[in-house]
Parts: sequence; structure tokens; C-alpha cells
Amino acid sequence: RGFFSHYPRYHEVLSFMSGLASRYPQYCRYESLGRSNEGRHIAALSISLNSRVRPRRVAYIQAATHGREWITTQTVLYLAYELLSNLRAFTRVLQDVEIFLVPLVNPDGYEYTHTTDRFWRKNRHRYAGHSCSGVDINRNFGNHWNYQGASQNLCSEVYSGTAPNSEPETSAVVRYLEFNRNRVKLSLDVHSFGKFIFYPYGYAKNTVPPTVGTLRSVALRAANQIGRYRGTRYTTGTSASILYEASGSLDDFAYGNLGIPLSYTLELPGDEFHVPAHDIIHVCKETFAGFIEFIRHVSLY
Ligand code: 0X9
Ligand code: ZN
Repeated sequence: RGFFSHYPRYHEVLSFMSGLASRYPQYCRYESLGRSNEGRHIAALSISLNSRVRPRRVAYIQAATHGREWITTQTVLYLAYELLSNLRAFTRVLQDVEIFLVPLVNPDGYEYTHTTDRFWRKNRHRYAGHSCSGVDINRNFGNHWNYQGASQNLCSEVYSGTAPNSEPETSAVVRYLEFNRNRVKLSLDVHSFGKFIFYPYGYAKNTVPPTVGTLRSVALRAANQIGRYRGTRYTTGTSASILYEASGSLDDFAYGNLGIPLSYTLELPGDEFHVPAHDIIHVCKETFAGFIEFIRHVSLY
């Protein structure tokens, strides 16, 4: 069966990634950013036109921050697969741009949704003497940590952890982004569901970032490109105004703390968190068009 017609497990994701890296050694590098609470790799792929030359800019894309959002991993792996299979067609967008992909930020939560609870969201941090477990990685970043739409109750779905960056999954991402902060121009955190493109700030209503005009126009262009495949309509705006206020998320941290100019959270389609297997490839293809549009704008920085 084809890779994009079912939902792979953790090991299958890693072998797909390392397979791409060994098939395209001069364009693709496979690495681990660190390990999760349960010891799994936070695996990453770096794609560029010439692996011996370090591009000046980075487009960073991550998925499955929330375990149950299976479709997100597939769209990011599809991006890697499609870019590498047709690299010549993308020489312009990839000019001086490195694509850095983390398809499974929360491998423990992802595996748990396959074995035990399909709707698990958080990581799998266990606390001695407590029956509840897990931190919401997207409430654990150090921007307005635990300010709103987050909880200090560890049974909550939006438990923010004991401190900003307390989780190994969060700190693996933060370490990479901080080390590369001058090169990273785009940060996309891919979630589901809802067909939204969110830009900062998400931590509070009526807080508008200084470059909101650019953030909005790039979001609209990406939404438009996604719609060209089969008419899927995305809504764009700040998550605080469209969905809810939630602080400690990657989008606000990347923009507010690291100064990454293009920072977004995507919410892919899905019925609750489910996209039927036969539809995976179509969501991958339409989302691909959006990813490319975002990446095109990286070369302006
Ligand atoms: O709540 C979240 O973490 C994201 N939605 S989801 O349904 N996938 O959980 C939205 C995050 C948007 N960004 C901010 N609120 N900063
Ligand atoms: Zn999510």
C-alpha cells in the first residue's frame, strides 16, 4: 500500500525519512533533535539544493505537536517527498533556502493515539503519584506562558507544564530555532482541524503584531493557493479572534521571542481529527500548494 494512503506508525515515519535521506544524499539530511519523554527521537529532515553549502535562510515546518492530529505528519512528509522527487522544478523557491522539517514533534502522543486513545492530545509526561499525565506542548513555549487558554491542572487538556520549556519535545524545537534564529524566516506549526491559517498573536484578543499587514497578506495568498486544487476554503486571522485565546504556543514564541518574521499555525481539514485514508493524498496535495506559497516568501528576507 502507498505511503500516503494510510497512517504510518512512528517507526514507519522514521524509516520513510531515513529512506529519503539515503536516496537523495546530496539534497537531504536526516537527524535527531533529541528525545521525547519516552525516549523516542524527535526526527528531522533538512532539504536544500546542495548539502555542502549552508543556505542563508531556513523555512521551518513542524507537525503532530498534538498526538491525534495524524493528517499533519502526512502533509509534511509529502512535502519532503514531492520536493525531492522534483527538485529541478523547485530550484527557484529553494534558492538559498533550506527546508527544515519535523514531522512528529510529539512521537509519544502520536503512538499513544495508535495504541490506546485515538483522541490523545498532549505528550506522555508521567508524574509520580498522579493518575493524569501529559503536557500540552503548544502551551509550553516561553511566550506569555500559562497566561490564558492554558492550565496548571495536570488533568487539563491544555496543561502548560511545570515551567516554560519544561518538556524535552519543546526544548528540542526551541534549541534548534534559537541556534538558527538568524536564518529561520518562516515557522509553520501544522495542526488540525478547522481549515484555518492563524498568525500572531494568539495569546490575547486585540493584540496586533507590528507586521500584521505582511502576515495577513502572505496568509491570504497561501489560502488562495490551497483552494486552487479542489476549492477548499481556509479562513485566515489571529487564533485569538477566530478560535480562542491560548498562550505559550509556538507561533507567538517564534514571532515574539525569536523575531521570525513569518510565523503561522495551520489547521488542516478533517472531521474532528479524522481524515479518511482515501482523502490523505488530496489533503497532502492541496496543502503542498500552500506550503510552497509560504516558502516562496522566505526569499524576500
Ligand atoms: O490550541 C492550539 O494549540 C491550536 N489549535 S488545536 O485545535 N490544533 O489544538 C491553535 C494554536 C493557535 N495559536 C495560538 N493560540 N497562539
Ligand atoms: Zn493541534
